Amino acid sequence: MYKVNDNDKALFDQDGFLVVDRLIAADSLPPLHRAFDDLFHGHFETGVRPDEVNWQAATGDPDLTRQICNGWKANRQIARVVLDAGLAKNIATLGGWPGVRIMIDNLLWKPPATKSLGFHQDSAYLAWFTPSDLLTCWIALDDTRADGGTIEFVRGSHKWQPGVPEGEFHAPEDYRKPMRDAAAREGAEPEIVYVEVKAGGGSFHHGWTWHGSGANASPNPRRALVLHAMRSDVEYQPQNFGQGIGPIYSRYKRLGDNLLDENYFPILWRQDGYRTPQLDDYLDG
Ligand SMILES: O=C(O)CCC(=O)C(=O)O
Repeated sequence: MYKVNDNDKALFDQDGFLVVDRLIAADSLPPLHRAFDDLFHGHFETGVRPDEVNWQAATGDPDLTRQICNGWKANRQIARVVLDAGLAKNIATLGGWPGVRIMIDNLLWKPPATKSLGFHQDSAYLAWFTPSDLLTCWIALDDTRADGGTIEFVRGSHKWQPGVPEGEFHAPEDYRKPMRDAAAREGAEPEIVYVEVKAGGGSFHHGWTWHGSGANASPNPRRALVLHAMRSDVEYQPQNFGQGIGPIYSRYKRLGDNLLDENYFPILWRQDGYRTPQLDDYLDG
């Protein structure tokens, strides 16, 4: 499978993202599509409910992008992709990190005619842990096109001033506005790059890179499986638990220290060969 090389790393450092033609094998796509069907219909294989269930078939708004976070805890097919050691090693190489934990996964399903996702910088929501570096791998589960509402990045925007959380994520009136405002503050002309790949391809992006996606004006669904990864050596920052997505993920804090518990934020790959020992048994089911 895909392995980061020096050229890729240089491009990532320069642009704040990297587009890759193939990240997962074609034969893993049908089981992942079935996993999406299961999860969005409330069928949780392990019996564990994902941390964020923002859309379900029985109740979800048909105009909105369907979203679930931490599907890996509910479904092993999802877990096998987002907890993969090889993928994590690629992330550590791109980030120059000593190792990688999963922060959260994100399942996004944008059927035809559903609405946009607002531009944002992921790291603006992450003051609840430190260092709050983030690196994301976005995997397309359908062929993607600009008019199909694929993810879009602003080249070099990870070097802009860090922003603060603003605007809606789901279906904002003008999905690029927060980014345009940031560009104006920066005195920059934003160069937008669409990730147009075959199913199984995707991208990596830096935590401060501006990104979002438009409405799906194509006749095809746009599903993506996303791994948001943190460094292996992060700690909780309790004074910031009220910010960003801290109120959801601070619930896993241990009483006696600020270490992140590997049961909830497992270490996927570390330079010294360590990987959370229970992971592979979990994946075998
Ligand atoms: O899939 C999208 O359109 C946006 C995803 C996103 O915000 C992310 O991967 O950080």
